Amino acid sequence: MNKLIYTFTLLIICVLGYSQPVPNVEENIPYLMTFGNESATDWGDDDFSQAFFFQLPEEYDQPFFIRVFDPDTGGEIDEIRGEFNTRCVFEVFGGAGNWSDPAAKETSPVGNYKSGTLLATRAFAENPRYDNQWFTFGPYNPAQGEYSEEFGSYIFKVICEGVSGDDGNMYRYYLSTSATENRPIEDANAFAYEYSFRMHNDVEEVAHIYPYLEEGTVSVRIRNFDWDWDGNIVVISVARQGQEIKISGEDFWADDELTVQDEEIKTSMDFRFVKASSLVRNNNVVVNVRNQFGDALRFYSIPLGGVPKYKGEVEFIPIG
Ligand SMILES: [Ca+2]
Ligand SMILES: [Ca+2]
Ligand SMILES: [Ca+2]
Repeated sequence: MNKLIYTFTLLIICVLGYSQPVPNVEENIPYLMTFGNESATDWGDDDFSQAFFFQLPEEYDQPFFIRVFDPDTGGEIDEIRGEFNTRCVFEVFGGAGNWSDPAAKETSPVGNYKSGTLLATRAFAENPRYDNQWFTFGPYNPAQGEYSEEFGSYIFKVICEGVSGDDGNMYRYYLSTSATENRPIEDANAFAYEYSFRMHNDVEEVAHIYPYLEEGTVSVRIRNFDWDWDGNIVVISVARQGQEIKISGEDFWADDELTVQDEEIKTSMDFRFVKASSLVRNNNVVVNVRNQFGDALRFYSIPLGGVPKYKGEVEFIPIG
Protein backbone atom coordinates (compact mmCIF):
# COMPACT_ATOMS: atom_id res chain seq x y z
CA MET A 1 0.00 0.00 0.00
CA ASN A 2 1.09 3.51 -0.76
CA LYS A 3 2.63 4.96 2.42
CA LEU A 4 0.44 8.06 2.37
CA ILE A 5 -2.77 6.05 2.02
CA TYR A 6 -1.57 3.74 4.76
CA THR A 7 -0.91 6.66 7.12
CA PHE A 8 -4.28 8.17 6.27
CA THR A 9 -6.07 4.88 6.90
CA LEU A 10 -4.31 4.51 10.25
CA LEU A 11 -5.33 8.05 11.15
CA ILE A 12 -8.98 7.33 10.37
CA ILE A 13 -8.89 4.12 12.39
CA CYS A 14 -7.46 6.02 15.38
CA VAL A 15 -9.96 8.89 15.13
CA LEU A 16 -12.94 6.53 15.06
CA GLY A 17 -11.75 4.73 18.17
CA TYR A 18 -11.52 1.46 16.29
CA SER A 19 -8.19 0.32 17.63
CA GLN A 20 -8.66 -2.63 19.92
CA PRO A 21 -5.27 -4.07 20.59
CA VAL A 22 -4.41 -4.05 24.28
CA PRO A 23 -1.98 -2.36 24.80
CA ASN A 24 -3.14 0.11 22.15
CA VAL A 25 -1.00 1.81 19.50
CA GLU A 26 -0.79 5.12 21.42
CA GLU A 27 0.54 3.35 24.50
CA ASN A 28 3.59 2.01 22.68
CA ILE A 29 3.92 -0.85 25.16
CA PRO A 30 5.26 -4.03 23.60
CA TYR A 31 3.70 -6.49 26.08
CA LEU A 32 1.71 -6.90 29.22
CA MET A 33 3.61 -9.06 31.68
CA THR A 34 2.79 -11.55 34.41
CA PHE A 35 5.39 -13.69 36.17
CA GLY A 36 5.10 -17.15 37.68
CA ASN A 37 4.36 -16.97 41.41
CA GLU A 38 7.72 -18.53 42.34
CA SER A 39 9.53 -15.57 40.82
CA ALA A 40 11.37 -12.98 42.87
CA THR A 41 9.64 -9.60 42.73
CA ASP A 42 12.88 -7.92 41.67
CA TRP A 43 12.18 -9.26 38.17
CA GLY A 44 9.46 -6.65 38.04
CA ASP A 45 6.08 -8.18 38.88
CA ASP A 46 4.83 -7.36 42.36
CA ASP A 47 1.91 -9.82 42.59
CA PHE A 48 1.91 -12.30 39.64
CA SER A 49 -1.63 -11.36 38.66
CA GLN A 50 -3.08 -8.87 36.20
CA ALA A 51 -6.72 -8.04 35.53
CA PHE A 52 -8.02 -6.29 32.42
CA PHE A 53 -11.59 -5.20 31.78
CA PHE A 54 -13.13 -5.10 28.31
CA GLN A 55 -16.12 -2.88 27.68
CA LEU A 56 -18.55 -3.18 24.78
CA PRO A 57 -20.95 -0.38 23.92
CA GLU A 58 -24.60 -1.32 24.56
CA GLU A 59 -25.41 -0.79 20.87
CA TYR A 60 -23.18 -3.71 19.95
CA ASP A 61 -25.18 -6.96 20.02
CA GLN A 62 -23.06 -9.39 18.02
CA PRO A 63 -20.85 -12.20 19.31
CA PHE A 64 -17.25 -11.25 20.05
CA PHE A 65 -13.95 -12.84 21.02
CA ILE A 66 -11.10 -12.03 23.36
CA ARG A 67 -7.84 -13.05 21.76
CA VAL A 68 -4.49 -13.48 23.54
CA PHE A 69 -1.19 -13.17 21.71
CA ASP A 70 1.60 -15.47 22.94
CA PRO A 71 -0.28 -16.81 25.97
CA ASP A 72 2.39 -19.45 26.63
CA THR A 73 5.58 -18.85 28.61
CA GLY A 74 8.44 -19.98 26.39
CA GLY A 75 10.17 -18.95 23.21
CA GLU A 76 11.64 -15.66 22.16
CA ILE A 77 9.24 -13.12 23.62
CA ASP A 78 9.06 -14.40 27.18
CA GLU A 79 11.57 -13.90 29.97
CA ILE A 80 13.41 -17.05 30.94
CA ARG A 81 14.98 -17.79 34.31
CA GLY A 82 16.92 -21.07 34.33
CA GLU A 83 14.55 -23.05 32.20
CA PHE A 84 10.96 -22.30 31.29
CA ASN A 85 8.77 -23.87 33.97
CA THR A 86 5.97 -21.35 34.34
CA ARG A 87 2.24 -21.94 34.08
CA CYS A 88 -0.13 -19.03 33.61
CA VAL A 89 -3.88 -19.29 33.83
CA PHE A 90 -6.16 -16.96 31.89
CA GLU A 91 -9.70 -16.67 33.21
CA VAL A 92 -12.60 -14.84 31.55
CA PHE A 93 -15.37 -13.50 33.77
CA GLY A 94 -18.78 -12.09 32.89
CA GLY A 95 -21.96 -11.59 34.87
CA ALA A 96 -22.98 -9.35 37.72
CA GLY A 97 -20.17 -8.16 39.97
CA ASN A 98 -17.28 -9.09 37.69
CA TRP A 99 -16.42 -5.38 37.60
CA SER A 100 -18.57 -3.71 40.27
CA ASP A 101 -17.33 -5.84 43.17
CA PRO A 102 -14.96 -3.59 45.18
CA ALA A 103 -12.25 -6.31 45.19
CA ALA A 104 -12.29 -6.33 41.37
CA LYS A 105 -11.39 -2.63 41.37
CA GLU A 106 -8.35 -3.16 43.56
CA THR A 107 -4.72 -3.38 42.55
CA SER A 108 -3.82 -6.64 44.32
CA PRO A 109 -5.32 -10.13 43.97
CA VAL A 110 -6.99 -10.12 47.38
CA GLY A 111 -10.49 -11.13 48.53
CA ASN A 112 -13.25 -11.61 45.98
CA TYR A 113 -11.26 -10.23 43.02
CA LYS A 114 -12.39 -13.20 40.90
CA SER A 115 -15.95 -11.91 41.22
CA GLY A 116 -18.61 -12.56 38.59
CA THR A 117 -19.31 -15.67 36.53
CA LEU A 118 -16.38 -17.70 35.25
CA LEU A 119 -16.93 -18.14 31.50
CA ALA A 120 -13.66 -19.79 30.55
CA THR A 121 -10.34 -20.84 32.00
CA ARG A 122 -7.23 -22.03 30.25
CA ALA A 123 -3.72 -22.77 31.51
CA PHE A 124 -0.61 -22.36 29.38
CA ALA A 125 2.93 -23.53 30.07
CA GLU A 126 5.66 -23.56 27.41
CA ASN A 127 3.81 -24.51 24.25
CA PRO A 128 5.19 -23.97 20.72
CA ARG A 129 1.64 -24.12 19.37
CA TYR A 130 0.82 -20.81 21.05
CA ASP A 131 4.26 -19.25 20.85
CA ASN A 132 4.03 -16.09 18.77
CA GLN A 133 0.44 -17.10 17.97
CA TRP A 134 -3.06 -16.08 19.00
CA PHE A 135 -5.35 -18.06 21.27
CA THR A 136 -9.04 -17.14 21.10
CA PHE A 137 -11.59 -17.09 23.92
CA GLY A 138 -15.26 -16.97 22.93
CA PRO A 139 -17.60 -16.40 21.24
CA TYR A 140 -19.40 -14.43 23.93
CA ASN A 141 -22.60 -12.52 23.80
CA PRO A 142 -22.26 -8.94 25.12
CA ALA A 143 -25.24 -9.58 27.44
CA GLN A 144 -23.09 -12.18 29.26
CA GLY A 145 -21.11 -9.26 30.68
CA GLU A 146 -22.03 -6.93 33.52
CA TYR A 147 -24.06 -3.95 32.40
CA SER A 148 -22.79 -0.59 33.61
CA GLU A 149 -25.23 2.28 33.31
CA GLU A 150 -22.40 4.70 34.05
CA PHE A 151 -20.46 3.57 30.98
CA GLY A 152 -23.41 2.50 28.81
CA SER A 153 -21.43 -0.69 28.30
CA TYR A 154 -21.20 -4.38 29.03
CA ILE A 155 -18.06 -5.30 30.92
CA PHE A 156 -15.98 -8.48 30.99
CA LYS A 157 -12.86 -9.25 32.99
CA VAL A 158 -9.80 -11.30 32.10
CA ILE A 159 -7.31 -12.26 34.80
CA CYS A 160 -3.89 -13.66 33.98
CA GLU A 161 -2.05 -15.30 36.86
CA GLY A 162 1.26 -17.09 37.17
CA VAL A 163 0.33 -20.22 39.15
CA SER A 164 3.78 -21.84 39.13
CA GLY A 165 7.34 -21.27 37.96
CA ASP A 166 9.60 -18.23 37.97
CA ASP A 167 9.62 -16.92 34.41
CA GLY A 168 7.92 -13.91 32.89
CA ASN A 169 4.97 -14.28 30.54
CA MET A 170 4.68 -11.53 27.92
CA TYR A 171 1.37 -11.27 26.07
CA ARG A 172 -1.19 -8.93 24.53
CA TYR A 173 -4.96 -8.93 24.05
CA TYR A 174 -7.27 -8.07 21.20
CA LEU A 175 -11.04 -7.58 21.46
CA SER A 176 -12.32 -8.88 18.14
CA THR A 177 -15.46 -9.62 16.16
CA SER A 178 -13.63 -12.59 14.61
CA ALA A 179 -12.21 -15.82 16.05
CA THR A 180 -9.44 -16.02 13.49
CA GLU A 181 -8.51 -12.40 12.82
CA ASN A 182 -8.15 -9.15 14.71
CA ARG A 183 -11.22 -7.13 13.79
CA PRO A 184 -12.01 -4.20 16.06
CA ILE A 185 -15.37 -3.26 17.59
CA GLU A 186 -16.39 0.36 17.22
CA ASP A 187 -16.38 2.32 20.50
CA ALA A 188 -15.22 -0.63 22.60
CA ASN A 189 -12.42 -0.05 25.07
CA ALA A 190 -10.34 -1.79 27.74
CA PHE A 191 -9.10 -0.64 31.11
CA ALA A 192 -7.09 -1.77 34.12
CA TYR A 193 -6.69 -0.54 37.69
CA GLU A 194 -3.06 -1.58 37.74
CA TYR A 195 -0.81 -1.81 34.74
CA SER A 196 2.00 -4.41 34.63
CA PHE A 197 4.02 -4.10 31.47
CA ARG A 198 7.29 -4.52 29.67
CA MET A 199 9.24 -1.56 28.27
CA HIS A 200 10.86 -1.66 24.84
CA ASN A 201 14.53 -2.64 24.63
CA ASP A 202 15.21 0.62 22.80
CA VAL A 203 16.13 3.87 24.55
CA GLU A 204 14.28 5.89 21.86
CA GLU A 205 10.89 4.31 22.59
CA VAL A 206 8.59 6.11 25.01
CA ALA A 207 5.72 4.15 26.59
CA HIS A 208 2.48 5.81 27.72
CA ILE A 209 -0.45 4.96 29.95
CA TYR A 210 -3.54 7.11 30.37
CA PRO A 211 -5.44 7.30 33.67
CA TYR A 212 -8.79 9.07 33.55
CA LEU A 213 -9.67 11.78 36.08
CA GLU A 214 -13.30 11.62 37.09
CA GLU A 215 -15.29 14.50 38.49
CA GLY A 216 -14.46 15.02 42.16
CA THR A 217 -10.79 14.03 41.87
CA VAL A 218 -8.79 16.41 44.05
CA SER A 219 -5.44 14.67 44.21
CA VAL A 220 -3.77 11.55 42.87
CA ARG A 221 -1.17 9.28 44.42
CA ILE A 222 0.94 7.69 41.71
CA ARG A 223 2.92 4.55 42.51
CA ASN A 224 5.47 2.74 40.37
CA PHE A 225 7.30 -0.51 41.11
CA ASP A 226 10.73 -1.76 39.99
CA TRP A 227 11.38 0.96 37.43
CA ASP A 228 15.13 0.18 37.83
CA TRP A 229 16.06 3.90 37.71
CA ASP A 230 15.39 3.65 33.98
CA GLY A 231 15.11 7.34 32.97
CA ASN A 232 12.08 9.48 33.88
CA ILE A 233 8.36 9.15 34.38
CA VAL A 234 6.69 12.37 33.24
CA VAL A 235 3.06 13.46 33.61
CA ILE A 236 1.49 15.46 30.78
CA SER A 237 -2.08 16.77 30.81
CA VAL A 238 -4.16 19.65 29.49
CA ALA A 239 -2.74 21.67 32.39
CA ARG A 240 0.72 20.10 32.76
CA GLN A 241 3.52 20.54 30.32
CA GLY A 242 5.66 17.77 31.75
CA GLN A 243 5.98 17.06 35.44
CA GLU A 244 8.49 14.47 36.57
CA ILE A 245 7.41 12.17 39.37
CA LYS A 246 9.45 10.12 41.83
CA ILE A 247 10.76 6.94 40.29
CA SER A 248 11.59 3.54 41.76
CA GLY A 249 14.75 1.49 41.49
CA GLU A 250 15.02 -2.25 42.03
CA ASP A 251 12.20 -4.08 43.78
CA PHE A 252 10.45 -1.22 45.58
CA TRP A 253 7.54 1.16 45.14
CA ALA A 254 8.00 4.89 44.66
CA ASP A 255 5.10 7.17 45.61
CA ASP A 256 4.27 10.66 44.49
CA GLU A 257 1.24 12.86 44.93
CA LEU A 258 -0.11 15.51 42.59
CA THR A 259 -2.87 18.04 43.18
CA VAL A 260 -5.39 17.81 40.37
CA GLN A 261 -6.29 21.06 38.60
CA ASP A 262 -9.83 21.96 37.52
CA GLU A 263 -9.01 21.79 33.81
CA GLU A 264 -7.82 18.20 34.24
CA ILE A 265 -11.20 16.91 35.42
CA LYS A 266 -12.85 14.61 32.86
CA THR A 267 -9.64 14.30 30.86
CA SER A 268 -6.88 11.72 30.82
CA MET A 269 -3.35 12.19 32.04
CA ASP A 270 -0.50 10.95 29.89
CA PHE A 271 2.18 9.13 31.92
CA ARG A 272 5.26 9.01 29.75
CA PHE A 273 7.94 6.44 30.50
CA VAL A 274 11.15 7.80 29.05
CA LYS A 275 14.07 5.39 29.14
CA ALA A 276 17.58 6.27 30.31
CA SER A 277 20.19 6.87 27.61
CA SER A 278 22.10 3.71 28.61
CA LEU A 279 19.88 0.73 27.89
CA VAL A 280 18.13 -1.01 30.78
CA ARG A 281 17.14 -4.34 29.21
CA ASN A 282 13.88 -6.21 29.77
CA ASN A 283 12.50 -3.61 32.14
CA ASN A 284 9.18 -4.70 33.64
CA VAL A 285 7.23 -2.13 35.64
CA VAL A 286 3.96 -1.91 37.59
CA VAL A 287 1.97 1.31 37.98
CA ASN A 288 -1.21 2.32 39.79
CA VAL A 289 -2.90 5.60 40.73
CA ARG A 290 -5.38 6.38 43.50
CA ASN A 291 -7.52 9.41 44.21
CA GLN A 292 -7.85 11.19 47.58
CA PHE A 293 -10.34 8.54 48.75
CA GLY A 294 -7.92 5.72 47.96
CA ASP A 295 -9.91 4.49 44.94
CA ALA A 296 -7.80 3.19 42.07
CA LEU A 297 -8.15 5.10 38.80
CA ARG A 298 -8.76 3.36 35.48
CA PHE A 299 -6.10 3.31 32.78
CA TYR A 300 -7.89 3.12 29.41
CA SER A 301 -6.16 1.65 26.40
CA ILE A 302 -8.00 4.23 24.27
CA PRO A 303 -7.59 7.34 26.46
CA LEU A 304 -10.94 8.93 27.32
CA GLY A 305 -11.13 12.37 25.75
CA GLY A 306 -8.16 11.50 23.55
CA VAL A 307 -4.43 11.84 24.19
CA PRO A 308 -4.15 14.99 26.33
CA LYS A 309 -2.30 17.96 24.93
CA TYR A 310 -1.00 20.75 27.12
CA LYS A 311 -3.20 23.80 26.55
CA GLY A 312 -1.34 26.45 28.52
CA GLU A 313 1.30 28.89 27.40
CA VAL A 314 4.58 27.21 26.54
CA GLU A 315 7.00 28.33 29.22
CA PHE A 316 9.71 30.66 27.97
CA ILE A 317 13.01 30.19 29.72
CA PRO A 318 15.31 33.16 29.10
CA ILE A 319 18.93 32.31 28.40
CA GLY A 320 21.63 33.74 30.63
CA1 LIG B 1 12.25 -20.95 35.13
CA1 LIG C 1 4.00 -15.28 26.39
CA1 LIG D 1 11.91 -3.49 36.34
